[in-house]
Amino acid sequence: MKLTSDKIQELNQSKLSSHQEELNFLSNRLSKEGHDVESLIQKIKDFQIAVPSWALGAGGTRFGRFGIGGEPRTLEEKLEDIGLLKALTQKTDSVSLHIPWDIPSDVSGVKELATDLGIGFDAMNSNTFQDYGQAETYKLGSLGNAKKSIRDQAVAHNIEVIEIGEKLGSKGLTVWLADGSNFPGQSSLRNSLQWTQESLQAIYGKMPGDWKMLLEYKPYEPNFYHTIIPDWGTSSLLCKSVGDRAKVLVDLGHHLPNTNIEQIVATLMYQDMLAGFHFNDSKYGDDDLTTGSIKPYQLFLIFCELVSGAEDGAQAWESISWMIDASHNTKDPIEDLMQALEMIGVCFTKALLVDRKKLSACQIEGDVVGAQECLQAAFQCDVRPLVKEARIQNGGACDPISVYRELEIRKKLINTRGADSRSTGL
Ligand SMILES: [Mn+2]
Repeated sequence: MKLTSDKIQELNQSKLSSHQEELNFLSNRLSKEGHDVESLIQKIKDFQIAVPSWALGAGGTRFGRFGIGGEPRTLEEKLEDIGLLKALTQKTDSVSLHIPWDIPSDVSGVKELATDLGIGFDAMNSNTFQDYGQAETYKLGSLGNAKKSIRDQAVAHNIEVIEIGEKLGSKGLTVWLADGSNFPGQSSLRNSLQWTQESLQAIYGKMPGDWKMLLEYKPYEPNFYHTIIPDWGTSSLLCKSVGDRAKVLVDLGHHLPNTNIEQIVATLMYQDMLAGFHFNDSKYGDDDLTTGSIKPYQLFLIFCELVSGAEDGAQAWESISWMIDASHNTKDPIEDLMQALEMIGVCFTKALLVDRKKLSACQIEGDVVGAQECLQAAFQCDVRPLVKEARIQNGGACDPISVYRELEIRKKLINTRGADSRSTGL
């Protein structure tokens, strides 16, 4: 199904006057503090986040999976769902595809549909963490496997992903490796790293000149003794050995508890080595929870580093890719993605409000209390009217979730696709 802009505007009407009151109140306050409100709104409007094709169906755990009904059955239906998200939130304008889950059977048809919905193709994702009928098994690893024939197969798969992405107009390849070992002695720690490096070099060599490689890291899971790329340092080291267009991808859930992720972001930007972001949230590990649902202050601090790193010229904002990477076990995925997009917009906006001049002066003076006051002044400000205004100006809904519910969109999707329809993915 497709949502027209007219329908959204019609549903916005009854909510506009109270929104305007709240916006005026906040705008007056921010203007008095020296902020350029129009420029803030423009920055929020411009900030768009990609949605991965695997986030639109119900995810599962190793214990089970509970369908939500009306899940997209095909790549085309996944694009339609992202079209709905875009129409409602105006905060996402691209999809990140996964191969082999999303191999397009009709490339020009898929491109046409995406263009019609205003959706572009973000980085492509390869998959060497599970078997799907290929000749050799990835049970004991892929790009870093001790067997050359398996490494070759994994390299060939990544090259195939690049070829599919080229046809669609993507400009990046995301590589996440499940490679590692579960037991001491199972694999050679040094050799597996070297094989991974050689495999990545072979893949990079086949990437078009205007593509980038986004190399993800993860400290554990599915392997629990060692993972070949456990942290940003190892990812960075491999990227440097591969080429200039290979950079580190930070997935918020891929850190041990209490890791200072904002420091990692600052360090990577310092070296112009940040490829992009995978947004989610977690309490314990890679929990795939809704972005900002557990640690909104951490998300704000991360955005403070991103905003200051870009404003100071450490790394260009435009060179960084943004994507939500979450899986949905309990919530309707479309509603969950709307909540995530809202929180990303809110924390980004709060980071834009930080008085960086004052903060810098506090840092030089050693005024620790003053520095914290600077951050809290921005973090405690309720910026939702600004985020809402940016959405309305872009043609989105005043309140996306209430429109989604009012129009009974999930019910309509179930009527069309069935209660048992199942989306490809995790
Ligand atoms: Mn990820």
